[in-house]
Amino acid sequence: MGTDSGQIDTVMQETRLFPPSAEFAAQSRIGSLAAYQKLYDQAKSNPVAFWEELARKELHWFKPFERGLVWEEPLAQWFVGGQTNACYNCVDVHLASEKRNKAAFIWEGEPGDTRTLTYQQLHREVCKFANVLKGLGVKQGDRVSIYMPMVPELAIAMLACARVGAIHSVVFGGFSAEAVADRNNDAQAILQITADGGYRRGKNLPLKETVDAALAKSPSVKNCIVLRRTGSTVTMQEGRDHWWHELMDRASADCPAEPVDSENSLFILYTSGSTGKPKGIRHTTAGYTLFAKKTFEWVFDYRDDDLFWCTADCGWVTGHSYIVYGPLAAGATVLMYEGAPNWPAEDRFWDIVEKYRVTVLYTAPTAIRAFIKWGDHHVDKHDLSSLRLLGSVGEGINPEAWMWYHRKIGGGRCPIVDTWWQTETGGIMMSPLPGAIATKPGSCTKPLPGVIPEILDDDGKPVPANHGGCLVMSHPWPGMLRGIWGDDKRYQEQYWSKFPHRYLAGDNARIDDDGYYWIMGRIDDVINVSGHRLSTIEVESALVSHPCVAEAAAVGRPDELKGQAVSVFVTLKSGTADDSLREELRKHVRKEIGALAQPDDIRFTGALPKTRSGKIMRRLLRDIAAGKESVGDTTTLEDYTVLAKLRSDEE
Ligand code: 7RM
Repeated sequence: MGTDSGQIDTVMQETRLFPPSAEFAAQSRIGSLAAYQKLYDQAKSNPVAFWEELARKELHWFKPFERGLVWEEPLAQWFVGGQTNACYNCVDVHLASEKRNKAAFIWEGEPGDTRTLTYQQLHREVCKFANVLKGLGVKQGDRVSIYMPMVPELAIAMLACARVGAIHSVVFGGFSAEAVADRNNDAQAILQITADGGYRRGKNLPLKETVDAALAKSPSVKNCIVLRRTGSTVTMQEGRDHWWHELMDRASADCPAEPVDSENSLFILYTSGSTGKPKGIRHTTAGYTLFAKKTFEWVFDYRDDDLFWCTADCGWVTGHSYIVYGPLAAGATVLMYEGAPNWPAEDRFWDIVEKYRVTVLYTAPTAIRAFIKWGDHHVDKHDLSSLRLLGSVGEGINPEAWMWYHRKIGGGRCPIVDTWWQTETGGIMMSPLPGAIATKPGSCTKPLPGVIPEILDDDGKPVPANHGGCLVMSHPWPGMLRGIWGDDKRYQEQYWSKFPHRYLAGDNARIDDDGYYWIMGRIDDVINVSGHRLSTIEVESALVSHPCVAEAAAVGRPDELKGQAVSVFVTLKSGTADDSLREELRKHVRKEIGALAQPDDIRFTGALPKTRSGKIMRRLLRDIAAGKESVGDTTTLEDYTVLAKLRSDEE
């Protein structure tokens, strides 16, 4: 306890336990705790041998690798000496089997248009587009910037880059021209791929217009390919801009995948740092592809007849690993949806689940909380009986939101996999294996085989059970980042300097008496009240368990007496935003988790500031609570008006 140890106090009491049904366990890949434990122990005793064996079996090699791991801290190289290709492993490998005619993508546009691409059809499109890239002079190692709506061509563009050995950098369609230009310049991208527009809540996102402004400030970009999606009028710059369909019309469908070294860069994905300078996380070919494939199969207990729907955008790592590389490497059928969950109405997701008979749904707590707020009647209109498994990613899921997801969406029959991971980890690190591990609402349960976490205090000592500390990884894993693009120093400092020989995830966590992991939030977000260090998620979960509360964000604000006071921002699903509700919420938190965590200030708000992947930006709220202007990066904010609104509430 206390400030100097770096430990975090836990106040949460969550004891509900949900074992997998006998029926689910009997049909799953890893169907018992003993089977998980055996695999986990085997991997832990020799992680490199474990991953080597999987790599040989699970990937196609043009040239076999010689060494599993070369570890020159902090740079890992996996499967050294081997040559493979991520696109080949996602597409070509299926052409020789009955999967050739299986749907790789079933896509629905926001206006309701649909398309299906079999693995064979996907192969043809990817080959043609790879030839288009070559025709514009794109070579192995070149950076290609992708700024597109969620259409199949986005995945085709990513895979075509991988096919020729080029490095893609996908930027959220919706980021500003400034953000696109910053990323283009940092990566020194030579090609931009975009569309005339995209659909979002019935409106046209003017992607090409944004790109035009971005390219005016991205001198390294020589060419721009424009997909026709909305048919809206755009200006095409002679010599620089090319229509996707015109280039494709002329392209040959013959384009063998380029064998590349295991450690050839596959992609860069930018995450926001708090300093404002975008941070390009670099991933490479063999290790990432293997990790995405195996974690997909394990966590989603993949079956050939599944229809897997990950609702993420490809501009987030979740879209890279669980819309494109993981499921395709496994030969799965992926549902891809272009638009918003509340268009034309708040039941759009449930309409899609019913229409296509989705079996596995992977979404984010921010969406789940929105569904709760919108009301059960949207769900009740639809038959969701096809679902067999549910997943969550992006933030901690508040136990009450977990229970709703379980009951209302899962009909009480679907296990929930709460998956903890990061852009940096490449794939899921901790999650229940749904046929093996009993779940607890709010816990990501246990590490996957080959993943070796620890929780340390500030002195680098493992903390005892039920004490929070810093989550670290004690051994390299194939999906780990290979650094920050162009900034080795920042990579070393940020991830490898706090504890010797340990990867610092930047999150706080605790392990309970059953060995279950509970993520407690970002280290930077800890609230320090009179020497007691509180987890944001625990305070927020206590608030969300009140029937009137839809969402909550807790931050610390400076306080003369206590060091910090607990300041919370709350959105309501019912009730009146007044002092009597404030008092009631205070009492509620006190009853749930104790007087220490009781909020000092409660602000009611219509919306919280979030990133495009739905994470609450507590950093910005901290400034507002302290009455300061925000200084940090706001380029990843989803909706600028939310911040302006919160500020004006202050005045
Ligand atoms: C996949 C992704 C990473 C950060 C991570 C956490 C938070 C993600 C969970 C979670 C609690 C989870 N990549 N986070 N998943 N916290 N439970 N299941 O989100 O790079 O965008 O973010 O997100 O703080 O460090 S990310």
